[in-house]
Amino acid sequence: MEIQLWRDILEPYRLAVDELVVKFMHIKQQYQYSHMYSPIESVTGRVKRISSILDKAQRKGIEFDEIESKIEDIAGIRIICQFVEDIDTVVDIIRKREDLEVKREKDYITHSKPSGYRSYHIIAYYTVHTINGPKRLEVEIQIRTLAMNFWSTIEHSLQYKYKENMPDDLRERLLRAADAVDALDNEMASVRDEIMDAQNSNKQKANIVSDILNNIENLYYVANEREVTKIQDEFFKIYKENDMALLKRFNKQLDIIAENYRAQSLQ
Ligand code: 0O2
Repeated sequence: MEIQLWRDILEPYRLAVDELVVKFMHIKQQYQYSHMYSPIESVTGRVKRISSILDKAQRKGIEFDEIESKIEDIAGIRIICQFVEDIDTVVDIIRKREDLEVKREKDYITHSKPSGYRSYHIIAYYTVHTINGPKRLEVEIQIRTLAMNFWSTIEHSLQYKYKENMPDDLRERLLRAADAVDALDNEMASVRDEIMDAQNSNKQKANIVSDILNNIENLYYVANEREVTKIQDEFFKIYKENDMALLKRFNKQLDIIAENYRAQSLQ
């Protein structure tokens, strides 16, 4: 067997993880810039630790020189969604990407694991470009809800603590907790539209308030101070009323005032 140069072996996987985290974060940002709800809540990535790679190889009877071809999750990306429905959207996005070629999919949501684990996994090929040229490698993308992630993070640390010897009653309690997570996700799915409406209107309000404050600040430099103070007082009064329609109308009027000042300063 050749000597395993772990740093050399793992470096391209680190590059793949870094690139993919950036790419998925940009998808989230694109939704946000377009004032659309993002199916992606957060993205993390990791390169499997050498000790975990060796443990897995031993557990699965994989020879050292077969590690790269037989361990599919050396590079791991985790995408967290708010709702179960968002997982399908993210899976579709991944299937359509030209920089990822899906090797296989594992649906542990329709068929949860005996432990109670639920998540959607995609193993995909991804090419990185290193100083030694291109390298096509495998990445595992785990897609799950916030609730599923909470459960699996806790369960993973308990698995780590007990290895193969988790007490039966703890295993039982984790299974019950997994059922509760499932029920929570279903309950959240049934109020998804309402939650999304609330989130959208919060975002819309934040954007309008920031527009208004920007305009007030700009006017401060060009308009009469008394007039700007009056506008600011009026804004605080409307803000307290918590009425979106009023806030929108005020924003429009302020846009016109600000526009007039810009026009005047050109004369
Ligand atoms: P770690 O420490 O997260 O890296 P297979 O497809 O069954 O031949 P594999 O690779 O074990 O082989 O696939 P599987 O079962 O889809 O597991 C891949 C990863 O999913 C695991 O990696 C875990 O991260 C996660 N996972 C799978 N089952 C469970 C579970 O019961 N509980 C938790 N918390 N996570 C799970 P590793 O290498 O096992 O672990």
